[in-house]
Amino acid sequence: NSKLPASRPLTATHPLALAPVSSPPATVDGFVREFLVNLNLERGVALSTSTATDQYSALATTVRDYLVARWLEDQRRQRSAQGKGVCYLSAEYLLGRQLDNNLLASGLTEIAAEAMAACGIDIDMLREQEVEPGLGNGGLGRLAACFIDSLATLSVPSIGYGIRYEYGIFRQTFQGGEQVEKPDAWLALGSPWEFPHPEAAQTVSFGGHSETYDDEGVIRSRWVPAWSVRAVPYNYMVPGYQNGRVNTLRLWSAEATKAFDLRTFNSGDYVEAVRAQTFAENISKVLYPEDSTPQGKELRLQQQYFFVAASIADFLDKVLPADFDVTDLPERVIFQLNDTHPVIAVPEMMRVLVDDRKLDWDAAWAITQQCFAYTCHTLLPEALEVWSVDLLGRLLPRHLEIIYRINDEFLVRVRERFGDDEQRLRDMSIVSEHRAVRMAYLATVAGAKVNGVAELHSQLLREKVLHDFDELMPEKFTNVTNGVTPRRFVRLANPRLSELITDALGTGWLTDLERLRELESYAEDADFRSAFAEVKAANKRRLDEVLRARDGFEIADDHLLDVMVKRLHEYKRQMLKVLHIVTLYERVVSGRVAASDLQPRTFIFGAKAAPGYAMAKRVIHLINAVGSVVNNDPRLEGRLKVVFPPNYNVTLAERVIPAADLSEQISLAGKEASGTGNMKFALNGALTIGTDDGANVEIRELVGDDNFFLFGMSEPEVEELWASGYRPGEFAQGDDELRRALDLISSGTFSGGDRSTFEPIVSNLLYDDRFMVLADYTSYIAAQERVDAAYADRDAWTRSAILNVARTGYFSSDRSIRDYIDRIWHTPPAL
Ligand code: NBG
Repeated sequence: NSKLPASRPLTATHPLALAPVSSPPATVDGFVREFLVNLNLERGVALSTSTATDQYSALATTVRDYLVARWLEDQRRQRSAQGKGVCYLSAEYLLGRQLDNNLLASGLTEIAAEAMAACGIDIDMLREQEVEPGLGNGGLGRLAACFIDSLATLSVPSIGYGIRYEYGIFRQTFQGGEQVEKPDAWLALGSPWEFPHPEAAQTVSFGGHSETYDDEGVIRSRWVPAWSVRAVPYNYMVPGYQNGRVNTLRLWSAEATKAFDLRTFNSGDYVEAVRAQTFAENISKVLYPEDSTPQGKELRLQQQYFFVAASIADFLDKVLPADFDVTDLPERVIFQLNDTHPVIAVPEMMRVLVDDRKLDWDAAWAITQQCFAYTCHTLLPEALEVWSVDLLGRLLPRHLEIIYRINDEFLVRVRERFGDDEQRLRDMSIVSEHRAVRMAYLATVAGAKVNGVAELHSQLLREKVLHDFDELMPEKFTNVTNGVTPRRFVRLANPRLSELITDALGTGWLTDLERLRELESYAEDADFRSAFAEVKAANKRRLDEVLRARDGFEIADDHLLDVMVKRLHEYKRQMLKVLHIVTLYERVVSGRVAASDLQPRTFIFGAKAAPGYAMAKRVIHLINAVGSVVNNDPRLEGRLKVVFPPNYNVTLAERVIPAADLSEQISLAGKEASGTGNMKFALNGALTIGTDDGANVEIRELVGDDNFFLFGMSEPEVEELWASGYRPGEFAQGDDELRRALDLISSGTFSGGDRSTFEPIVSNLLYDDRFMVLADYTSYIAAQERVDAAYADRDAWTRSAILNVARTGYFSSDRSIRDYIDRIWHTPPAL
């Protein structure tokens, strides 16, 4: 009986309070009604006077309305089940647009389209209104977004915790071919997807000092902080794919505390009070645009501590029941640390358990060690985060003490095991000789498990980056190969391919991606191949439309589409791609090759460079410069085109990837931890040209050598060449075409005759070349010739493309999450 009681107030146990709103009827009529109500009541406008922004917002709110009842039900279910859940701690979530994903998850796509049509609105136009939340840099943040999608789809009770940056990853523009960054004001028109909860704010403190005191005969430590900020949670729904589940993503926003304001206001200094507020709000103001390189800045550490302290407090105080006994914590939660950014959570947990909850140290440490697990996402030693003792001592003095004690006890263990091996003790110490706290070491010591993100990466972690730790505690190390969500990157990004697959296999493959295997036999079916080729062609035409409207670029139908999209980083070797293009250009302009003998190709680049990374920015400039020469030289007869749309993001990825023929995954072996773009391309039927690096290794094993263009040195070969004293100049001397390509760049051909513009790039390659571009050039060019030859037999190419799709179902993030459950989390199957 859910009738409102006449005389008694609605108590928490009344059916209406327990099972709240029900969804509006899932019909076109019901949807229209809800949409109009939202337009009127939420936006305060009539349909006739509404703008596109009003309509988009009302549409989003309507979709939200359908999901809310399930969301509340899920929260109730999780509260009452009291099972073990996952808290995913990540400083980045590169979400991409939400509307289509939430329509798909809730099964409302068709109903919404019809409802909008009934209102005389083009839903595609509304889709374009959404500004994507770019709260991440690249692969690491996008992985977190794929993982929360899979967690919800697999019904794993989980909360994603992170930061609600007011400004996400910068908007990239080009001026004269050079990158110019603009702020990403993604919240300027508000976000209809978020639910702010100021009443559930947490206080997060900083600074001050640590002291001991006598607590009824027990000497305890406590932190006396100097200042604090309010962390306000914003909740986002994370719907599972058509399973009625909705998880929560909780992002924290920083605000000034009342106390802070009051004190300054009372002193009569209005300006100072406002300054204090700005100071507090700065903490969640902007995403650091660094990718695979740490920042080492005080504000960055403030961000990290801000969100993990708020998250731990939220979980302990709000998610768990009030009478919860913290000694049972390992039965209720595992905090997964997405890289080192949230690792300060470890000493924070110890502080809460020891200082606040008054557990003894050993008991607290035993709990902490079971409640955390760490994922490492890099192999570059310079990318491992460290914080100076000075900074930590100033910002988080009690945490520094705790880290020292963890380290002391750890070094005792090391000594027990290896004896007085001073070198080893220095190497393994969490606090280095240079008074820097190595966050990866802290995470490894504290975590129940440590995982890399692809087989090769996990192996190299154990052999190199964390070798000593592997010797001491080999049982901690495991691998979970990355994955991507097929809902966004196949179903939404490539509706035509999805339809073709469903026609062949029926439904169900989207949540059981290994079923793509069944496509193998279709690769031998000529009709299927031509339908598949038609899908690719249609995706190219769609990309052509998008790029024309967006940036004025055109994509010709008969061109091989050769794509390299990822952050600009020297180790990823965009320069190798540039040298390939320059080589093809040089062959034609020197008259050695007739333009008519070239396989027509369009090279697409998408890449942001960290604003402070000078070499990366120079490479962006060079790509644009080469593009403007190549695209306008009549001698090439339009057979080579370079297309570099600015501001590559998730939305553009969803258009580019399904159109690609060739996927460039050309990092130096041993440097790319995994890569996830590589998986998205293969799943969309692009063939990979790649090195034996990261997850490329597993992709190649699965698709087979005949359907993958392998080139370059293997990781052991890289090591060997490096150890023998790598001299890049010798490789330039040994290959005429390489020398000519480098000469063309340094002679000013792409810089209006100015030799100085790109000279630093060329001399860096000739005299340093840390990522061995020159050593792999010859092999890369040869592999590209194999690509051309293979593409000449279009039908055979299509067959390979189909086999790529059929054999890469393994790379669903659903499989990754199952691996996390089996190997690390051990969470029970959800209700
Ligand atoms: C990146 C790696 C990629 C990997 C993603 C996701 C960082 C620190 N690491 O190779 O460079 O695919 O993480 O695991 O951004």
